[in-house]
Amino acid sequence: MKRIIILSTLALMAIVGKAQNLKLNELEYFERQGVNILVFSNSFNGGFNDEKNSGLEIIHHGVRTIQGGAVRLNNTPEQWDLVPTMTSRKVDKEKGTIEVNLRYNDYDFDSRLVVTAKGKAVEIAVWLDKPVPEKLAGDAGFNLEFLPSQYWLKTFTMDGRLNRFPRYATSQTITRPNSEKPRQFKGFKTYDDRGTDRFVDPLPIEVGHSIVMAPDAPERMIRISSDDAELKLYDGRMLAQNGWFVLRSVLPKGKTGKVMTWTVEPHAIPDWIREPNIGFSQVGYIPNQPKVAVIELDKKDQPKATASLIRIKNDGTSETAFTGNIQNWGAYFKYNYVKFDFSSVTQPGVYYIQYGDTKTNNFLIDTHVYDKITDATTDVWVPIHMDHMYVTEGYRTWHGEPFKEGYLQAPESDHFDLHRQGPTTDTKYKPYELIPGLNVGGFFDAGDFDIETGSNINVVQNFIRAWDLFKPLRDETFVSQQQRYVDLHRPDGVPDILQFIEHGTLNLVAQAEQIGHMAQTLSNSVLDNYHHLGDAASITDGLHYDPSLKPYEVSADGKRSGTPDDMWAFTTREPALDLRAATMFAAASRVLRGYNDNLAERALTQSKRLMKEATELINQRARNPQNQMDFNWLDGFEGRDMGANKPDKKRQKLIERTRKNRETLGDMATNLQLYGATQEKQYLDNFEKQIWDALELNVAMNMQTALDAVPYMDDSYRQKLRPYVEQYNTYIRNFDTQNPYGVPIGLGNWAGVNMVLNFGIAVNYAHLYFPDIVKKDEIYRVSNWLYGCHPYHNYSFVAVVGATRPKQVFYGNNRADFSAIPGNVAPGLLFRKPDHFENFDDWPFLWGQNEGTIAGNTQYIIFGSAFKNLQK
Ligand SMILES: [Ca+2]
Ligand SMILES: [Ca+2]
Ligand SMILES: [Ca+2]
Repeated sequence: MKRIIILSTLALMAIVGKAQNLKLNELEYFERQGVNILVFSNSFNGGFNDEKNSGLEIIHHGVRTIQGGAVRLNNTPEQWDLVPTMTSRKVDKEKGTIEVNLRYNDYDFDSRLVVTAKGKAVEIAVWLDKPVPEKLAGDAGFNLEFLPSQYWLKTFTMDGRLNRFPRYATSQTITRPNSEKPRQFKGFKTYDDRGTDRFVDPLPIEVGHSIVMAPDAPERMIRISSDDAELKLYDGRMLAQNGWFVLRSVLPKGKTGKVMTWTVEPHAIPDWIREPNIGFSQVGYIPNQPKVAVIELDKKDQPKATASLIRIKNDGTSETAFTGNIQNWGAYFKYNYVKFDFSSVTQPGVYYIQYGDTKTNNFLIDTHVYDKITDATTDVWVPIHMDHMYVTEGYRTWHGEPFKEGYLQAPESDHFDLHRQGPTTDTKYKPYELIPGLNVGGFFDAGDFDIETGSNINVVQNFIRAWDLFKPLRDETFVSQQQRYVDLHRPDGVPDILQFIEHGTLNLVAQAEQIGHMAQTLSNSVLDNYHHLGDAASITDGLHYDPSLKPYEVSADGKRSGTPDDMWAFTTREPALDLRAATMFAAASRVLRGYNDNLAERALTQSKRLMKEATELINQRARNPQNQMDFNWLDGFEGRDMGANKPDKKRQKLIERTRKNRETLGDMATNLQLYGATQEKQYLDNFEKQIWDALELNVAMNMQTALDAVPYMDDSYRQKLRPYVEQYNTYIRNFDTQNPYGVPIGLGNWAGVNMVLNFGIAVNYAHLYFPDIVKKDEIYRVSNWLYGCHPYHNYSFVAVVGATRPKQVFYGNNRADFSAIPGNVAPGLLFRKPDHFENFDDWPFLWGQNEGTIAGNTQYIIFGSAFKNLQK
């Protein structure tokens, strides 16, 4: 009898489960197993406009395949097209409704989205209090965007007509007069109309009232219909390679009230449970290190009791090497986490993990697994990012020599890459005048091709640090400054790191000499070549811009053109940047001495001059209360990390003293670097006067600087530092209670790899100098995370580094080829509010998760070198 009751309860639960409707949950999104519908949990922000991360979003069986649901002004919006501001968001749990007000300030245009759960579907309604403005009639519509890589090659039907999503964009377009184009961000233009005064507008692939997408793929299947509006399906890749499939309905003219209604029903696979994600180090493990896999589980998943490690033998057969109990960690955001510790397995070999029916790919346990972790970055990624050079590898040319025409003085302007040129140039040059000598050396910023001066200073410093600490003599790159030629995998007798330091210094010294101080950036003058994908040498035409010629006209001597594509130097003076450059120049001059004496001398000259001028400027500005130095970093002390206590009187005093000391003595880290470069005692004194207060205020934030000083200090410094290192060790270990992966995890709009690398470097050095306090085992936290032990998937974040499964795609300048530049380090797990981590590996275009930067990747070289060093 009892058994029957249990069975019938189960049967009833199964029926209820199958009939499960969408519900508005505690985190304010609509949910049923397999389907999450988020309504402006993430809103558009002004920085880079459409980041493909906002509006109405659908996470479908664990993958965020749909986003961008909003009233938009274009058929297929691009990154710099206007985005609406969300002016209010109301959640009504009783009615199961989320309502958001959207506004386009540029057009004084307001609309309201009302999203209501109706069984397994949501109804999306657009409401207007005033009709669509005349200027936007026919253009404003409701859009929803679908991730191409998850929909291409799958079928769809529109009003019953059969079709298939195309792998590549080959639909049709028309052109329309520019006057009809809705304004783009700050009036920039994403396109070069070649003098036609017309823009390209895609035509729809299909039009109708009812679409079923991906009926052939249950995890992607979705049904959308509208009685009162026509659905039009577009391919956003016609305008921009990072475009998505767009379904939209144009809002009717002259109407108010509820003007449009869609019914959207994402299919849910009955009783779907997400496949476990077994996180482990794809690079492998050395025999005596801790080896703990973190397994990410659906909340509905029942953890298994055990997991096994299987050894693949040399004859091709397998055997179970170890079976161990699963330990529960608990819930972290939307999933549950368990761990599998197989540290006891130390025998070198090829292994995989078996957990229930899930098998991982294989990995090695061996003493040599970490030996090559930085090679792809130093031998391939870094030289490919050398600006003003022709870069080749075997049969392949990565890029020709870019920007042969040099750089013009930027006029007063706002900039799309978040820079500004103020009302004065702060130089002897007139706006648009050629500043000679800047097209030499330097490194491309990231997926874009500008020289960010601050990042390039970091790059040179990172290389100097790697050189000072490890003296890497590796020579795999041929560099000829005279030929402006770089060849990968061709030794030339000079350590590559020295050549990279030289290359970075060449551009930065040229800036100081030609401009008189450091530029903020050397960057594109027009947006239509900023989003360039392909050979950097073809961004500009290589000819000097001559405004007396017509656009696209070339002078008779073939040296000038009327195309305004020349890059600009943004020269507004920032003495803090000059000071950073001065510090770096001092160190560069020390390292380059004996290799390139002339450059060493020039760097030293600029170092001394900039140091003097910048210090005077900073003091002048500090005396002017309207020009206070930026002390925002102090605000970070309150309520964060170790210093989570509210500032009491004592703490308040400490903050005040820190502020004053920084004003009079200068930044402590800069002082320390200056001491390293010059050996002048005053700098070390300035450092010591500040470090203890800084540690008192925030151990976590200042430990690295404190550790950097150890080689210069005596034993009493080390003794005084001990209690802080003990506190730091508590901070390190505390991450085990904060998340299952034991590392600091960022929740910002750019995923947190830099924070993780910084943490890794600091833990390395804390162990190196205080091995009795910080144990060697702690340093594997960061390598595990980087190489595959993290949420979402278990691929290595370093391009081509990892046993059998590195990540496939990254946001580099070859992203349109769904490729990667070897050695790139992805920012990693991007957090989407309120509970979703994500790292696409079939879609490279989200920079916040997939873009490597020159400063970050050279920071990885330090982490990797330090980490390798510790294994010896
Ligand atoms: Ca940039
Ligand atoms: Ca070399
Ligand atoms: Ca040009």
